[in-house]
Amino acid sequence: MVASTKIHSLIAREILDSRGDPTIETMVVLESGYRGVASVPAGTSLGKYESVELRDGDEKRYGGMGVLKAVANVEGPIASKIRGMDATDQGAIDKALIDLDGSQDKHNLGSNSILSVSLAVAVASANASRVPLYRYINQLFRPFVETEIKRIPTPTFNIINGGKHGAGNLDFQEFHIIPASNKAFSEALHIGVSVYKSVMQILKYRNAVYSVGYEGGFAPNLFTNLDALEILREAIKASPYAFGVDVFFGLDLAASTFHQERGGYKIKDKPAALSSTDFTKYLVELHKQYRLLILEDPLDEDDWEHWVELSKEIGKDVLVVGDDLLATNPERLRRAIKEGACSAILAKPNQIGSLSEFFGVIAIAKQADIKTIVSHRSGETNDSFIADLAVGVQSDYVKFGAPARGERVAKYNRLLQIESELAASRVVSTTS
Ligand code: 2PG
Ligand code: MG
Repeated sequence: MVASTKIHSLIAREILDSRGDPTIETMVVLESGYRGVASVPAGTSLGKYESVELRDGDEKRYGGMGVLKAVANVEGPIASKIRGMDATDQGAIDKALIDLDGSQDKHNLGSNSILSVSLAVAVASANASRVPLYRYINQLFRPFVETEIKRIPTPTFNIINGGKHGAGNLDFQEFHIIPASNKAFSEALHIGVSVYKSVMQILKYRNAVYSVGYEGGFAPNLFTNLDALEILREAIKASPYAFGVDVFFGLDLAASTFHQERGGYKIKDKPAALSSTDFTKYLVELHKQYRLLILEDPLDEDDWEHWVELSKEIGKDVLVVGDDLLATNPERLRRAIKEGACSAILAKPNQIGSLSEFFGVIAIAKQADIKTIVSHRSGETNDSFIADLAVGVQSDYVKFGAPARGERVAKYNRLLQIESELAASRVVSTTS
């Protein structure tokens, strides 16, 4: 007899994320007894165009960050709506959740409530069908774009944390190193760790602070933005890997965070704020100097004109990545494709708020040959769903933070498991 995949009940709770802020965890129980648990992450440098997470706003509890209302929404109206529905019908469930909320940005029920249910439904259904989660996700994604699981996406490691994630002295939010895409994932992870450790040694040697920021990268106290890049360069030199062959640089400027309301970009490397045009020129020079592979959110989320300008200038050899610009939103992505504003999307499930909508966005990107990077948030839990998600949709890259701290390595360790499963299934399929 086939086990029933009908939804029996939903249990939600308030848990903590890696920053010590509350977030929501939901368990979906099927009539057969199979269950799935998922929790949602949260961002610190939130984009203006993201869907809205519901916070209690009660200053006396967790500074207003509690999610008890979101929990009540899951166990109340959402449970009433989807109880009895078939968990294998992800599309119908996500549509029911979106309709129940009824707003464009999910502010009624909260994107956190909706996403936790959407993801937990997929996990429960994968468990019931006894298929590894990444394969189940791949089955769900295939009607959007026919995609075969071939590889583990290339990781991009956040080694130095600045902006809102760091010690408050660096304007740029993330300084990355990216192993060459032809490396096996386990080798890429080893490269990431080697450079990470080498950066730690350099910081110690310089008597700099080597404590870490939100995403596990170092948050040093001494430097201008370019000093941080110099440290990375030195660390790669001290490693057995060659810059430009084995390892590349990437940056997430999160430029909306230092773009000033009256216009202009103010960074500590320059005495005065730079106009959009001058800042674009500065970025072109920065690329010449450091040969970036990835440049994320180089400009403000509303500065479309200069995104287009910058992409024209350097878009052929740098992945100009839209995060806050696109907010994993299909309309904004379509506009970016039409205008040529960027060449890659940073895709975060909680920016859009349901699994099916996430698939839709990835599909638009793939069809337009826009590179895809599946990303974590600065506030994470140990949930490794996004590792399976990235493999299932075969994104080009994953951005899961430094190769350190539990909530970051949970994702990398899951990718290691998947890598060995894929290798084992290849051996089986070639010998049988
Ligand atoms: C980003 C993300 C993740 P946050 O800007 O890319 O690194 O940060 O989750 O704080 O928005
Ligand atoms: Mg970003």
